[in-house]
Amino acid sequence: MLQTVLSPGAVVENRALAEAYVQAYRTMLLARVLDEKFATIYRAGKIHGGVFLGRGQEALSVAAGLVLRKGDIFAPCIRDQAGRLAFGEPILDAVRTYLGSTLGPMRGRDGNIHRGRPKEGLLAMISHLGAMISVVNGMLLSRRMQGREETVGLACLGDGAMSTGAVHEGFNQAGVEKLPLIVVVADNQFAYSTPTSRQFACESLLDRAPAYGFTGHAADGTDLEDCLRVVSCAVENARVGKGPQLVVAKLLRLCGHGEHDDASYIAPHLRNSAAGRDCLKVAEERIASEQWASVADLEKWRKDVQQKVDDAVSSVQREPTPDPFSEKWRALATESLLDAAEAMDPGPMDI
Ligand SMILES: Cc1ncc(C[n+]2csc(CCOP(=O)(O)OP(=O)(O)O)c2C)c(N)n1
Repeated sequence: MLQTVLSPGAVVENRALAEAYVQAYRTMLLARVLDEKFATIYRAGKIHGGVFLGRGQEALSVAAGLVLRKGDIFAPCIRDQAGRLAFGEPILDAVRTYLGSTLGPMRGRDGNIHRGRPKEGLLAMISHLGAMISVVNGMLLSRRMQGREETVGLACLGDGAMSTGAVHEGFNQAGVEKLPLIVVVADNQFAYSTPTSRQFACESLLDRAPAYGFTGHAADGTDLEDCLRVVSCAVENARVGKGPQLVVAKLLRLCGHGEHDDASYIAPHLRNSAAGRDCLKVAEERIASEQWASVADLEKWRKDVQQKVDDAVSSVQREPTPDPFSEKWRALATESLLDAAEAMDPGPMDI
C-alpha cells in the first residue's frame, strides 16, 4: 500500500508524483497482464464460471487501492484487479481462486471475483450491484462505536449499480451518519449492454451527491494522475471527518461485460471518444514523455510482469482442487458464531 503522497491542496513535488505514478502504472500493468492471462485460460475452457476484466478501468481502480492505508476497508468490484493488487492482495489469491485451488483464500469453493480477505479489510464481494455499501457502512459504524475513527471505507461501483435500491439505502445511511465512506463509481457507459441513457435521467451521477449529503468529485478515468489526485482528495476528506464522498470517473469499458460477451453493442464513436482512451497506454506515454523511465525499463517491467503471471499460473495448475466428498462447503464462513477464522487464515498478504 502507498501512503497518500498526493495530499489535497499541497504542492505536489514532481518527484513524489513520478514515484506514485510509476508505482501505480506497474500495478496497472500487472493487473492487465493477469486479466489477459485469465481470458486466455478461459478461452481454453480451463476456468469454471465467468471471467470479468478491468480493461480500461485500471487507472481508477489502482488509485482506489493505492491511496488507502493499512487498516482501511476496501470493497472492490469485478473490474478491480488493479485496486486489489494495489491494496495488497497477492497475485496468488486471484490465480488460485480462478483455477479453483484449495490453497486459495476461498479454498476453491467460491466465485472467481467473490474472493476476499475480510480480516485484512479486503471484503469478499456479495454482488456487483451495490450490496457492499451497507456492509462497509456497518463496519464503519462498528469502528465508530469502538472509538476507532482513523480509518475509512472505500467501495467501488459501476454506473448500473447506481440505479439499485441497495445503493440508495446505503448512500442515505452513510449521509445521515456522516460516515467516512468513499464510493468510487466507474461510469463506463454500460451495465451489461444497457447504456447510461437507460440507467439514469440526471445530467451526471454527481448531481446526486448533495442530495445524499455526499461531497462529489469528477475524475477523468482515462488519466492516471487525475484519478490519483481525485481519489486521494476524496479519501483525505473522509479521513478528516468531512463525511461521505462520491467520486464519478468517466471512462469506457474496453471489453465485454465478461469474456462471454463480445461487446459488439459499443458504437465506434464511443470507442474513438476521449472516454475510450486506454488508460494504460496513456500512462505509458506519459512516463516516456516525462522520462520517468527509459524504453528499456518499460520493456523490462512488461517482461517481468509476464514472467510473474506465467510462473504463478503454472505453479497453481499443480495445486489440488476441492474434493466434494471431503471438503466442507463453506469458503470463509465459520461453523459457529465464534470467530474460528484463524484455521482458515490464508497467510500474509504481502505480494
Ligand atoms: C443484485 C444483482 N442484480 C443483478 C446482478 C447481475 N449483474 C451483474 S453485473 C450487472 C451490471 C453491472 O453494471 P455496472 O454497475 O454498470 O458495472 P459494470 O459491469 O459496468 O462494471 C448486473 C445486472 C447482480 N450481480 N446482482
